[in-house]
Amino acid sequence: MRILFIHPNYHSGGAEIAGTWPPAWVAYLAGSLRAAGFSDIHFIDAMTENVTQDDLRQRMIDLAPDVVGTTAITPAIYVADEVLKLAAEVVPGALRVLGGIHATFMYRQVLSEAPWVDVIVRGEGEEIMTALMQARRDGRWPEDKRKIKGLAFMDGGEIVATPAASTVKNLDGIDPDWTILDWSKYLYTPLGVRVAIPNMARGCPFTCSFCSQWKFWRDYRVRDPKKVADEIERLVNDHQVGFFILADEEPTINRRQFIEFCEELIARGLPDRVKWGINTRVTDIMRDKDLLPLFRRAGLVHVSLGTEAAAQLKLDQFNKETTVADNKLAIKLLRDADIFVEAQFIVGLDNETPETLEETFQMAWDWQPDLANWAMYTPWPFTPLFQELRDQVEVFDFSKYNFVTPIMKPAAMTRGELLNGVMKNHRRFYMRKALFHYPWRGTGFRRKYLLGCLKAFLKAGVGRTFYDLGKAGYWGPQSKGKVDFHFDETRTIAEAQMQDWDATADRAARARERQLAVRAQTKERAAERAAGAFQLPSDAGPVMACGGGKQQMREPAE
Ligand code: B12
Ligand code: SF4
Repeated sequence: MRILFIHPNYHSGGAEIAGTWPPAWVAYLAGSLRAAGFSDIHFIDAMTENVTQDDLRQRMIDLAPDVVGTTAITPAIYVADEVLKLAAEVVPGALRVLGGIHATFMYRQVLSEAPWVDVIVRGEGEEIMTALMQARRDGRWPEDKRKIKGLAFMDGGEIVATPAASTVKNLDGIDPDWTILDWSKYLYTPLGVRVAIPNMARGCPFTCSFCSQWKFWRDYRVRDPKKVADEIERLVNDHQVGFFILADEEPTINRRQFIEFCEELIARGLPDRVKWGINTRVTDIMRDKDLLPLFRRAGLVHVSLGTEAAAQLKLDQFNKETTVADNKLAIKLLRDADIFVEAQFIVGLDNETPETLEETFQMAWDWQPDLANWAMYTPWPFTPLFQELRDQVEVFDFSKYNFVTPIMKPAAMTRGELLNGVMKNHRRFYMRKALFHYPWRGTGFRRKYLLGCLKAFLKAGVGRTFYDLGKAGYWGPQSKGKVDFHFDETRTIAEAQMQDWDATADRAARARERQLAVRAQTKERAAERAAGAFQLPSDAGPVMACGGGKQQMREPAE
């Protein structure tokens, strides 16, 4: 049975400007499928190769797959839908599978809009996809489709979701197949070396209101650090990878395992051959301040911090559990340890003004991270903050949900002004850094790396791919009144999706009502007891506190 995976050709000039990036999902799925005996697996990276629909058509015809699988983060959903639409046309016998975060939560929307999608895999793909492929191979598909957990599909005009599958409990059982990628294509611009995105930990124990990741991975799990080091060693030896970022949301929360990972890399002499970066939290950096030199020795050179907001009010709204002072300190600690630090700000909520944008710039300049990034708040429709702001969301063209397009319009600014403010912050920050810091501060690796980052920015600036400026027609402050984000206004939330949200909101409201009623009743009873209205039956023994034990409640006064 031939399986063809395709990474859809979606671009939005944000994070991708730093290089050409390998899609990790395909290696993780291919590894699990191979272990289950599937050997005829192919991959087309339409994003990196910039493959047109016509080329894709021909390649699908040539490969004649039995299964076509693609992925979608929210902004890539329409391009992914198109990939499967093309498959329906040119290889109609192939089973069309969609996975990834967007369809996991928005399967009702996706199946309403793209009925040619045969089946959606919800959540982590390794085990669910294997079960699905086994059913297809053994001739149990579609008969068994309701028996496989973690799927969604249309059945007789009805959208069906089978019960959620468990997360992958034994992460060490996963052995990604990195040979599926053509490594010559994946380069990290700042260092000019091959780049990989392995995954050490899944999940995040925090619940930031704007983020969807903790909901996707659910429980926090870490792989055996030795096995991850084995994988890095293979990536370096077999594929000449010189830089990697951990795909993890929160790799450092389990300190013991992160230390073990660093020690393992050092023991194998890998830091001389491969450098790496992570995303993590400010609070972890403060907790681990004495360990930062060890992390640096292990090759960790780049940390991206979710500092998110300059104002404490916003940090609280985001449920970030950090303070502005923490952010500043964490940046200093990282710089002192000679680790490049990137501060991430989220801007563009309803209460954004030119003054608050300016504040974030002043804050960034005061904190002095090596890199700073102002991302547009993007209301992922499956996050708590979206449900809170739902009435204010006007744009449902998901292709623009990409951190670089202002989806929300602040009350006091136009979208063009917001984009202009964000560009002004980037311009000022990087101009000053380019003129006064990067070329003069530090020597050797530090200088090379920062100038490499600058090169990536300049390349994207000149090509006008940075922040999709070319597409929006932004040419500087004078054009802020004329920019056009080309939102597709015909895009709306599908009826089935809306009904589901309303039902969930109803359930949540009813649960809240019940909770309040129980609380009120408990209070009432306590008041009655305190007033002596509560009488024990004459034959009752001593009142036992919940669970018994020695610390008993006092009996109410007669
Ligand atoms: C590495 C990365 C990148 C790389 C992309 C590398 C690549 N080619 O894939 C770069 C730097 C280029 C990048 C860019 C962007 N990214 Co990015 N990125 C990540 C990051 C950190 C890791 C992704 C990863 O590899 N995860 C590990 C793999 C194993 O997980 P996975 O992809 O989810 O796959 C699993 C399941 O989803 C499922 N699955 C996935 N696909 C499929 C397909 C099938 C058929 C099946 C069965 C299952 C399945 O099975 C997999 C294994 O369990 C994530 C955050 C995160 N930790 O996930 C953000 C993240 C995915 N990025 C995000 C965004 C928004 C972007 C940008 C739009 C931002 C920007 N403008 O720059 C661009 C879009 C680029 C593009 N064209 O796609 C968001 C998406 C949010 C959302 N709700 O959609 C995330 C979640 C970050 C966040 N904090 O919100 N990104
Ligand atoms: S923003 Fe980061 S810390 Fe917050 S929930 Fe998402 S992954 Fe976790």
